[in-house]
Formats: sequence, C-alpha cells, structure tokens
Amino acid sequence: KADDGYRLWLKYEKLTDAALLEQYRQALQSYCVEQKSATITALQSELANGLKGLLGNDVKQVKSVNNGCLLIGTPNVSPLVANLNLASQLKSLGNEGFLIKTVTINKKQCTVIAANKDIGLLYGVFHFLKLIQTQQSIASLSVATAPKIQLRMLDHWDNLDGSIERGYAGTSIWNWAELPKVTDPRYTDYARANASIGINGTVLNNVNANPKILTAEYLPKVKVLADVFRPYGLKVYLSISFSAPITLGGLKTADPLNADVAQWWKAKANEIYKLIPDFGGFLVKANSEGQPGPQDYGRSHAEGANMLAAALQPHNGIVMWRAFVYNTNPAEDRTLQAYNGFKPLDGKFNDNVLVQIKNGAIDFQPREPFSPLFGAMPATSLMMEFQITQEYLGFSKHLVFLATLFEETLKSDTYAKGKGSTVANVLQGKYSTGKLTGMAGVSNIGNSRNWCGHPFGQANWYALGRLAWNPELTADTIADEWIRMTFCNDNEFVAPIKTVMLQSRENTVNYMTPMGLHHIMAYDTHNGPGPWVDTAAQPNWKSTYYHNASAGGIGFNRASTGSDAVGQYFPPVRDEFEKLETCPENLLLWFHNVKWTYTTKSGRTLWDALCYHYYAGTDGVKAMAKTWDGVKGRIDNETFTKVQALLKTQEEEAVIWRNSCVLYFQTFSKMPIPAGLEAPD
Ligand code: GCW
Repeated sequence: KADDGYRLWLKYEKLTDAALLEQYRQALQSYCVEQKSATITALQSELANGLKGLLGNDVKQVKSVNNGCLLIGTPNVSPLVANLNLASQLKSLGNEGFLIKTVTINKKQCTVIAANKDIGLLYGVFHFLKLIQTQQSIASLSVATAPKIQLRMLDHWDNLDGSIERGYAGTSIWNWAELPKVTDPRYTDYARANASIGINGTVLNNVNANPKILTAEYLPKVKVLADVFRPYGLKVYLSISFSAPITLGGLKTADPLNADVAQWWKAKANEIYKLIPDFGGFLVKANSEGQPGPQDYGRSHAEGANMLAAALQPHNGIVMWRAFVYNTNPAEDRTLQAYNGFKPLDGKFNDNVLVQIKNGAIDFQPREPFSPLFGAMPATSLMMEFQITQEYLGFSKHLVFLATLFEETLKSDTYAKGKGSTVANVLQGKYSTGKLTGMAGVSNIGNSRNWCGHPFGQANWYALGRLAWNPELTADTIADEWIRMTFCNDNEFVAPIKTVMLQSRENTVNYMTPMGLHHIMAYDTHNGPGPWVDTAAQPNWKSTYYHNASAGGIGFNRASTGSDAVGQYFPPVRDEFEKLETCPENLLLWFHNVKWTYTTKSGRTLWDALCYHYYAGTDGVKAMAKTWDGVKGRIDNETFTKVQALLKTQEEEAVIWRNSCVLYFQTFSKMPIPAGLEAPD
C-alpha cells in the first residue's frame, strides 16, 4: 500500500494478525474519560482515531466501566480513578508522567491510564497506542514513567522568509504570510507528533535571529501557533537577536547593563505574555558567528543572559543561552573556546537560565568526543544541543540513524563526580545545583510531504524525543519501536532494517571522517568532502587546521604538548585521551598528530588503517543497499523505491568521499593503497 510518509510513526494501520486483533478487541471494548479540557479533547480524538485504525472498529466512549474498559483520568477530577487509590504511585511522576495499569473495578477487568495532569494522560494514551502498534501484550500492564529531563525541545533554524538554515526537507512549515488568519492543519499534526514522543517545547525561528519575530506584526502569528500547540503540552519559544533594542526599539545601545535596554526587554516580555501567557522563553546565540551580544559592550555572557532572564522571570519564562562561541581568540584551538569562555561563569547565571551546549566541542561532526563543559559547571543549569538535521552527515540524502551518536555521547563518562558521571546523568541535573534540565535537537523538519526528506530522517526526530524523555534508552530499543510503528511488525523486515540503522552512523563516520578526523567537509555547504580547503583563503575557518596532514603525519595535537584540550577533561578521561596508546582509536586524530607509519591496534600502519576505514564505509553502504533490496515487498512500494534510490545516491557519494580523502591524504603520506583494496579514481 502506498504511503507518503505524512503520518510519520502514527500510522495506526489495521492489524493483520487475526488472533492478535481479537485479543485487543476483547481487552478494549470501550473507554471512559470523566473530565474535560482541550488536552482531553485531543486525547479522545487520538485514541478514537488510533483504535479505529488499528482495530478496524469504533471503540465506544462510556460513562461507567465494564469488562474491557480503558479508564483515563486524573484522581483529582475523575472519581473512578480516585477510587483506585493510586496517589502513592502517582506521587513521583510529576506533571508529565503517567501510569498504565491493569486493574479490577467492580469485578470488571479494566486498564487505567492515570496521571497528575491532563498532559500526562495524553502522553499515556500515546504510549498505550504504541503498545498496540508494536504488538505488545496489554493483558497485564504495569507501566510507570516520567520524563527524566524537563525541557525537551526542538529548535527550528527557520527563517522568516521560509528558508531554513541547514534544512534539507523543503522550506519552513510555518507559513508566516498566511498566519495569523490561516491555520494549516499541519500545525496540529506537528504538535501531535511531538506529544507522541514527549517533546514539550519548540523554538520556532533560527538562532541567527531576525529581530522582526518580536514585532507586533509577528507576535500574533506566534500566538496562533502557541494556541494550536497548547493542548499537546508544546510550549513556544523564540530565538532573539540581542541587538533588538537598537534595531526594533530605536535605542542607541543594547548594553545589558543599561537601564533603558533592560526596560525595553521587560516591556517586550510583557507584550509577549499578554498574547501568550505560557510562552516558554528565549533561545540566544550571542557573540557567535557575527551575532550581536553582551561582549559588544564589554559585558559577560552571564550579564547578557541575566538581563533577559530578569525580564522573563515574573512570567516564569526561561533563557537558553548557547555556548557555541568561538573565534574569541583566533589563535586558540577552537575546541577550547566554549569551555574557556563559559566555565569561569559557573554560578553566575540566574536560576531561570540554562547554558545550551552542543554535544561536541567543534560542531555536530559525525563523531566528536563529548564537550568537556558537561560536568564542568556544577552551579549552572546545563542543557544538551544535538543536531537532528544532517548538516555534516549527508543532508537528507544519506541514511544515518543518529540515535547511536546521541547514545554514545549520553553514555560518555565525564568522571565529573567519579565513575558513572555520564553525560546522561549530568543532563538530569544530578551533579548540579542548577534547577533546570534540558535537551534540544536542531530540527530536520520542512514542508516536504514526509516532513524530513529521507524516510529514515523521521527516526532521528523520533530518537531525540525518546532520549530527551529517557536519556538511558538504547538506540536499539528506539530503532525497534520506530521501525514497527513506521513500517511494520514483520520480523523479516524489522531485524535486518534495525541492523542497517544501527550500523549506519558508523558507516558514515568511516567514509567521511574516520579515526577522529573532523570538519573536512566542503567549505560552507558542508556537502561532500573538502579536506583541501585553502587555509590561506579562510583565515578564520581552517580545514587543514583540523587535520594537519603533512609528510610527518596527520591529526590535531590536543594533548598537553599541543593545544592541551585534553586538560579540559576530568581525570582519568584526560589521561586516557592524552596518551597515544590509551586514546580510543576512533578519536585518535582528534587528539593526536600521528605518524603515517604508527602501528595501530589492528597491527596496520596508520595510513593503512585509515584506508581500511574509508573502504569499510563504502562497503557498509553497499551492504545497507543490499539488505534493503532484500526486503522488497515487505513494505509499500513507494517508500521502498524512494529509499532504494537514496541509498544509490549515498553509495555514490560515499565513494566520492572515500576516493577524495584517500587520494588527497596520499599526497602527504606517499604510501600505496593497501593491497586488496580497489584503487580509487
Ligand atoms: O555549524 C554552524 C552552522 C551554522 C549554524 C551554527 C550554529 C545557525 O554551520 O549554520 O548557524 O552552527 O549552531 O549557530
């Protein structure tokens, strides 16, 4: 059956297994909700549509429970739920968590979805539908879950003219020209999809922010989106331009310590909250890549953030202040700069500020070590910024499942408070006096019919939401759920395609930047290889600066004899990275400049090992394509053909990457391509 991908992982197609269908129909004969709200209305419509789709029949709403009833409610409103005495179990689940339990009510076998707030019920309904979508038993349920991270965000880099910075799935889904009068139904589907994976915040516009978003022309449009999203627990946030008091307000300065400037932001915040009482707050890129910021006035990032935080604080708004700051000192290794700029500010940020840190110290590379800032600011609320859109990973042309990248970062042990101080634990605020926790993903969504361009791009949006809810989840679990919900439960499809997904990112690392290489993409577009980018022509963006290839070897010396980036990590991580012998080989050239003839763990010379990695990358893509060919007929032909064609493109581009890099680096190593590997041309 044809599928255009619009319904994402919420397809709700009728189960084909007759026995299973019968079991679910028995267990689900009716549902009962005793309360009303916009969120409850959303929940009812999701449940009714979902069950009708999956079971093929209407499940009726009832006022009293019978066998096979799904009871949904909060104990403070629903007497039937209150009677179940779930208070102690609900206590630890907060505002967004939920319980799903098999219970007996008046001798009737029922299922209850209970929560403290309506939004928890909606999350619970999505979870319940997922159980059926993934064909799990609902006969004796006992689920209790609550998000481990408070702010679970999508950051859109959408411009007001509809273009998207680093967006590869069409133009923006926000139709600013039509808003506020015309409300695209797609906005509701966007909110549904986010709620289904627990995402509770969206930053609508690019961090390279057009100040116009804060005008009286745009704010009513933002309000309409906020109104559509509200029932789904999705709050709206905006990226702001720090110099807006000048560009919009006509002031002479945007100095955060100037009283008129602070007053301007206070008035702006009041204006926003009048329209959107639950507005989330601001995301700020300041003094980064040409953006204005407090340092233009000799003030610190903390002084800038706190001034905005003070304007938002009376309304419970927050500031997410990005740590993506470099070129403060062009002579200094870029990877040092965020840490050096922000660590001294630990403890100086207001309570309603989070510092938002990219997963690695450079920029969303196929593989980077975790940013040393995680764990290094114990008196500050820190949040993660991952990139879902594949700026450096083949755009929407390459199949790259990013959950393995996210998982690798989250599982990394910072040792900030001894063994086990993983990034995931840092993000849960376990070692910080800061009150807020968060994880953001830079969105890969555009107006293409299937939202993300590549059908597998949807999995990366899905993964971000799931990991923000529970950063301990594995990529394997996430892939399994997503495949079953998106495609089918046929194990002949699920098993091989899960393998494809789980290997996909390592393949890409191999054909692009193996062994710790980084930022050797084509200048500016980041599309395709560019290890040869002319350093002289790009004084502030030196590609060879990162790989440093020469006759003597390749790699960036960040050990203590070099830029000493290793010194920003806690021991024993620092010692592990410091020494050539203990540095993980998948990060070797990130931290070390290594002789071409160096013997790697495999026994191969560095040069040979590098070549083998590049070839493993292209072989890996070939293997993915072959596996895909083998599942023909198990999903709809339209999606099958599209993915097949994309894999062909990926294969061609992987070969270009491999050949370009191997031949370019060979001009330095002057060593032959290892015997047995096909010669590049
Ligand atoms: O890596 C860079 C991207 C820019 C982006 C910037 C950032 C939004 O190439 O396009 O700007 O990161 O994260 O601010």
